[in-house]
Parts: sequence; structure tokens; C-alpha cells
Amino acid sequence: MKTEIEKSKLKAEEGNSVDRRFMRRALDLAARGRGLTSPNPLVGCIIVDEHGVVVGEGFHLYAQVKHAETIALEQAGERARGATCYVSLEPCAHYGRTPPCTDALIRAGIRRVVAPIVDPNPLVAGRGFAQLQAAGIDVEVGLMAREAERLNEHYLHYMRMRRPFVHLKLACSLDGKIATRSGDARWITGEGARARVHELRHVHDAILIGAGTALADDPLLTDRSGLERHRPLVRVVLDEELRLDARSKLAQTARAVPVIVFARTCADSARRRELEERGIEVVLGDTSPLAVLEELGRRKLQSVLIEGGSNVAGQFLNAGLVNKATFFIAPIIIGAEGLSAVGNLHAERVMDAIRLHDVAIERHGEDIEVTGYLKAADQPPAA
Ligand code: AOF
Ligand code: ZN
Repeated sequence: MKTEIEKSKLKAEEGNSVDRRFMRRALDLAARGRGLTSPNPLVGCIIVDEHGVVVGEGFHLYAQVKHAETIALEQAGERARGATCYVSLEPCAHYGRTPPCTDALIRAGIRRVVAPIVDPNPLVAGRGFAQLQAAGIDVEVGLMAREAERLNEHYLHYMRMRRPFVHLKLACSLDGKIATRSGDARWITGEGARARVHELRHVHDAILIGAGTALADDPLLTDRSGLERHRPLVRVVLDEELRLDARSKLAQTARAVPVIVFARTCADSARRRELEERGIEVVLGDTSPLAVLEELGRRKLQSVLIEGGSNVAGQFLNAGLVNKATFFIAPIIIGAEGLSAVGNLHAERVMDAIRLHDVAIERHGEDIEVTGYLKAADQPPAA
């Protein structure tokens, strides 16, 4: 015989696993908007009636304007009355391109809302949950918060910091070199890792490299994932002395896919004119990592993928501005005369080295991908 307490615990666990299953579904739906929601968040929503039947579901796509909750509620119609809404982010409480989702949920007669995290958008930030509670709706916040944070890591960071989330990506040899002495860097990793790079490019708003890499590799830096995206991938070059060649692939394609060059000085005004004639935007001024990120933030770019070279990687790491890093490691050995993946970081002891956490390791053919997070030196200021 089970005691009453045991029975009620069992019930809570069952309820919990049901909630988890539906929240998992809401998060998976949200993820279907990858590459298609920026500058908005990824949001998924499902409406479940009192018998546990899914009566509506939806996810947000920027171009379709409607929020996830509205799509799910429209599908559910009258069946939303008394139902539970599982949504991957706090419902909005403001008039933006659409009226508030809170109003729609209240009007539809939703009885309970389960959401993992608060929306840090200052127009929402707790107001969504408060409005729902004031209308007598049961609100539960926190279920699968970690997954929800990860899913929207770009949006959440951008909303809190007003500058893009930074993901550093490098491909190196077993001995940590990104090129031979002559500067040859093609191709360190194989097909599989290169396809994965396009997946990474696909989920970012911008891609950034240093002038050294631009001159040495003449890269195109486009998203060739084959997947549709809502905004073009903005290509950014940090080019202190404005050395980028007007005949480079970047310059030649700047009308089709934007290129922004950050330079400190411009000794050669003819070069500047040539680059601008090709459609490149030249921004003259402070080229420090923070200044560049703040400028990209003003353009509502939520995320930037840094693809090298070692100077740029070192600068951003030293500034504590890298949020996440992916290293693709190929089974080749280049030797001490090769170019190190990352510039000087001034670590005296192993303890001073930068250590990634929440590390995930994957294999792509013979290459290994190591992805992890950096201790955020750039936490939002305490409220
Ligand atoms: C939700 N559900 O599906 C989304 C939300 O310009 P708007 O009107 O689309 O508003 C954008 C803001 O609304 C965005 O910054 C975020 O705070 C919220 N997005 N909210 O309840 C959704 N996409
Ligand atoms: Zn909304």
C-alpha cells in the first residue's frame, strides 16, 4: 500500500514528466525558426486541453509576423478554453508588430501557462507573466530553463547587453596551428567539419575576420548551408589600416551580401573610394573588440561568428568578449613554425589559461569538434 504522500509525489512526478514532454515539443517547434527569426527570438508554443490532447501549435518566423502563441491559439479556437499553454519564452505584453500575446491568451480562456524563462526585452521583462497572473491564470516559470536559455542564447545576450553574442570558430591541427609558415590554411579539416561551419554561419547574423585572414585566404564568407535565412549574413572585416583589396571576393560580392570594414585610419583614400564603389561600408574609428561589437549591436545584429585569424581571436579572448568557442581539430601536425590558432593570452600558469565549460565533443569524419562556453566576463550589470 502506498501512503498518501507517496501517491502525491508520484502524481507530481507524472505531472512533471507530462509537462516536460510538452515543453520539449514547444522548444523543438521554436528551433524550427532557426535562421528565420532574428532580430526576434525563437519561440514555440503548444496548447494542450484538459484531456492532454494537443489542440494547437505554432512557432515564430519573423517574415510571418505572427507570434507563436497567436498561431497556436488560432489553431485551437474554442478548444483553448480551460487549456494549458506551453511556450518557450515569456509571452509578450506589448504592442509591437502584433498586439500582446498576453491579451490573446486571456481572451482565449487559457487556464495555465508554463514557460521556462523571462523575456529580457524591457518591453516585456516580467510584465507578461504579471498580466497573466492578474487575470487569474496559473503561471509556472522555470521548467527546462537551461535548454530555453541555450536555444535563445543569441537573442537573450543581445537583449541584455545590446551587443551580439560572440562565437569563435577555428580549425587547427593537432598541435594547435591554423596555417603553415607560408600562410597556407587550405584545407586543414575535411568535408564534414566544413559542412558544419555552414550550419554555424546559418544561425548567425554576422561573420567577422581580421584583415590578415582576408588578405591571405581571400574568403567569400557566405552561408552555403542551403537553408533559407531571414536576414543576409553580414560580413565584417577588422582592417585597421584599410588594406582590403577591391578585387577580393568579399569586395566583388558586396552588393549581393553586405560587407562592413572597420578601419582605424585611412591613408589611402583612393582605396576607400574603390571599396565603397563596390558597395562596401567603411566605418572609420575605434576598432577595439568592444567598440566593434557595440556598433554591430546598434545594427540589431544578435550574433557574430568569428572565423579568425589568430590576432582577432586573441584580441576578443583577451577582452573577455567571447561567449562560446568551437575548435575543429584535424589529425595533422604542422610544427612550431606554423601559425598558432590564438594570439598571445598572457597565461603564466595553466590555471590562468582559458577553460571552456559545458563542453560538447563531436566527430566529423577524422576531425573532432570541441564546443564549449567561456566564463562570461561580460555579465549584464546587476539590476
Ligand atoms: C512572444 N511570442 O512568438 C515572439 C515574441 O516586433 P514584434 O511585435 O514581433 O515583437 C518582438 C518582440 O516580441 C521580441 O523582442 C520579443 O520580446 C517578443 N517576441 N514574443 O510572446 C513570440 N516572437
Ligand atoms: Zn507575443
